Amino acid sequence: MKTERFDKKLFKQEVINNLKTQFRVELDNATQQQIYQAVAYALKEWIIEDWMDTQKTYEEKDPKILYYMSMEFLMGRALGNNLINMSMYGEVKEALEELGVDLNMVEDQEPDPALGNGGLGRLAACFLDSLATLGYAAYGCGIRYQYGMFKQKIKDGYQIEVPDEWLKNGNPFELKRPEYAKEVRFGGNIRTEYDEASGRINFIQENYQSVMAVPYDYPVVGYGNHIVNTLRIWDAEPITDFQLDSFDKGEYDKAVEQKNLAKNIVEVLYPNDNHYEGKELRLKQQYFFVSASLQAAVAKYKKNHDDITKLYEKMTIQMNDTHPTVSVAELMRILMDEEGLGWDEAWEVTTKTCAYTNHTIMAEALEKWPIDLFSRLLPRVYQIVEEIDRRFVNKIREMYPGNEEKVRKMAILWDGQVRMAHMAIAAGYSVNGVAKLHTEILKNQELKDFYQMMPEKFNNKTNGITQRRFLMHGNPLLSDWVTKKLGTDTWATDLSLMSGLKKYVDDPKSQKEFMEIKLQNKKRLAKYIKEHNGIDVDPTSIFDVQVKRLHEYKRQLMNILHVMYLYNQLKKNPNMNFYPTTFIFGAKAAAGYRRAKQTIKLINSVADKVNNDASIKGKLKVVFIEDYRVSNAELIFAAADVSEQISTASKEASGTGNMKFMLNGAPTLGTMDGANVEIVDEIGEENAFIFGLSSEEVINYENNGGYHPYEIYENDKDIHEVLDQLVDGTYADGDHELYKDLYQSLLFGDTGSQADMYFILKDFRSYAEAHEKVAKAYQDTKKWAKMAMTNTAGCGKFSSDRTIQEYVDDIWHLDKIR
Ligand code: TH1
Repeated sequence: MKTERFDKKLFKQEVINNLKTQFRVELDNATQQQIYQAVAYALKEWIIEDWMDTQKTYEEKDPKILYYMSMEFLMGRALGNNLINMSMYGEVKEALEELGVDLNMVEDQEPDPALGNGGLGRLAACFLDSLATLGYAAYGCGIRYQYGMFKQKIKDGYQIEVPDEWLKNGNPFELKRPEYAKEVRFGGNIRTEYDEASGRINFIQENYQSVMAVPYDYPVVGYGNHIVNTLRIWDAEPITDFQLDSFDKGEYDKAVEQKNLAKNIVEVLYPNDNHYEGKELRLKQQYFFVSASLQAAVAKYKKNHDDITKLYEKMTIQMNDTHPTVSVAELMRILMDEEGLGWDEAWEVTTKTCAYTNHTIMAEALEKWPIDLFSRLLPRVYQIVEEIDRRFVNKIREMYPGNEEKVRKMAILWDGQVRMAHMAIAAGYSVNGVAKLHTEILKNQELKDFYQMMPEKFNNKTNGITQRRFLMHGNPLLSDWVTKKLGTDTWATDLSLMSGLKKYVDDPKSQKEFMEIKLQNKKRLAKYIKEHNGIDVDPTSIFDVQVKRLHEYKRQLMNILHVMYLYNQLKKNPNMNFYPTTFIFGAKAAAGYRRAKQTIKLINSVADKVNNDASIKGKLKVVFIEDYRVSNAELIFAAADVSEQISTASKEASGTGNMKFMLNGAPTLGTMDGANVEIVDEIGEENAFIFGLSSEEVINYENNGGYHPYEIYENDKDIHEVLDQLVDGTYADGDHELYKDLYQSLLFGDTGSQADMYFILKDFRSYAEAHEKVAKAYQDTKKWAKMAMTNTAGCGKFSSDRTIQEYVDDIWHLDKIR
């Protein structure tokens, strides 16, 4: 059934019928969850037709296929988004209304699929949306974690992690594909055997454990084009060739082990953002989905082609950070051991197939696997890594004779570790950063030696976001307004058209309309905050928002210290000129990240004190939104006045939240870091609030042993006061220890790390000044409206459609469908 033929009556019938056949209930006594499922299944019927047609078209046209390999896909809810992309949202809303059902309520029943930590996983999801919308054949390849990102509860101000049982009620959108199951092997030993017939050596893995990787497919619906691509995520099942009547104890133990392996491997997403934890299970996860995906990809290629040496003409692999870079060695293994290619042939194919994206320069995020662990778990793959390293080191020595320093810095195997980024760069045909500044830092600092050796591989692809989810779905009022102003809704697939709004930024009527929509969205968020936090916030106050993962380099601590400073000022001078402001935070901390968790506690303690102090007359409010995730993010972006993007310059590779705020008309209060730099390029510094050290300055300090925060503490009495409040019990019911570690980290550092590594005290004054400018600008209603509108009008570059088209043009060279 095609959307052109959307038939309201039929849709309603299907919902009613689904309730009957799936749950044996009638609409009147169906639960909300049952209604959601019935609606989702009805929609799936619509999707399936397009999905099958798309796959058939791909069969016929035989386009080059992208495999986007990622440990994370932070998809968010599917129902509303699919309705938007199928241009059925309004009609389905009406159909349901006629049944007395509210579509918003239905959407809220869907668990928010959270198979990702933050920006990296959400970027992958935006990319899939853009690939389908632009008509490129692509698979997302990942893991079907039983438990995605934990749910966050706040209890007494502390973060509590609750398992995310997202599959509890089943998932209407997924399709199990057992016919594509692949075996994945771990451990054991490699026996070599000379094969007389072929004259080759065979490598035979023995005494291994294995699991069956079973794929589940999710439809990825393109906007308005009937193209449906596939997100393929792998579940693990035990291999079942084990005989129940076997009395051999060894066999029995092995069967139990294999069952546990299958259960453990896909159990849970590691909740670390920008941080590597060298856990064996994580490496198992990586190899598991990489091996299964590549086996399936090669099998698919072989179905229609017989020359394996031309594989790269029909497929390309993008490795989302180093997490899937074992792809390089696994593809070599498949090509040599299973397809019979020699090393050189296999290397040529592999190095024309694999490409790598770097997303961070944070040292603690670099993946370096201990060789003993790696070689024990993946014995054959490790042999191949050794050979890749041997040849790569030879090449370094050839280019830089006598320069062993280069070998030390660039080798893949070094100091007992496998350096995954080095393997990705040695083998990849493209290495890209995710924003201009980030790519420059890669080329001139972090990956300088690699860039000097292979400059042709390096390129930039500035991140982007999908306007379908973050404007059309998240902000329907603004979305309709934009369409009205532009006289067309084609900005949905060409965000550069937003520049057509520039002619309205000085128009009083348009300004009023724009600010009225913002107010409505602020009321919607205020209602959400009241329901979830029990806090009353004033929708006419400035909504100053920082939502993102909690990490020291993102400096939520600086934000809350600044709130403490403002509160001190207000207490001393209750009549000071102060525009009412609501500081909104949302952030999950990795479960084992102590300092991040202390920061959450601090934010909540400050909130408690400030929100309940009648003497400041509600001028200052602090809200910590529990369980920040894709679904509530959509509400938050729409309602924000100010977008806090305050990472220490050089540390945030790109950021993508910054773009979502901009799209929704919230100016950036931020440092010259990541994509903020390019946002300012687009709209001019006068339409943002920029402060703080530059990345050069930061890098300079770092290369010269840091700076002296204690001097600032001694000379600035306001900062002194705020820091002392961390250890005098002000925000800790008299407890002097609770925030001691935060205090220490700022003034003294700990062993092996600099004091105030992230330059919070250094940037504090200029941050405070930037806030003063915000408050002043906001009170000039016209000026503010113009700034906000200029942000929305200037966001064209930041569509993931533009990003994907650049990847296609410069890296992947995919064929466009229709
Ligand atoms: C993020 C970056 O921090 C962010 O700046 C960027 O916009 C985003 O990726 C998309 O490019 C990263 N997330 C992770 C997560 C893990 C490891 C490294 C990074 S970098 C687990």
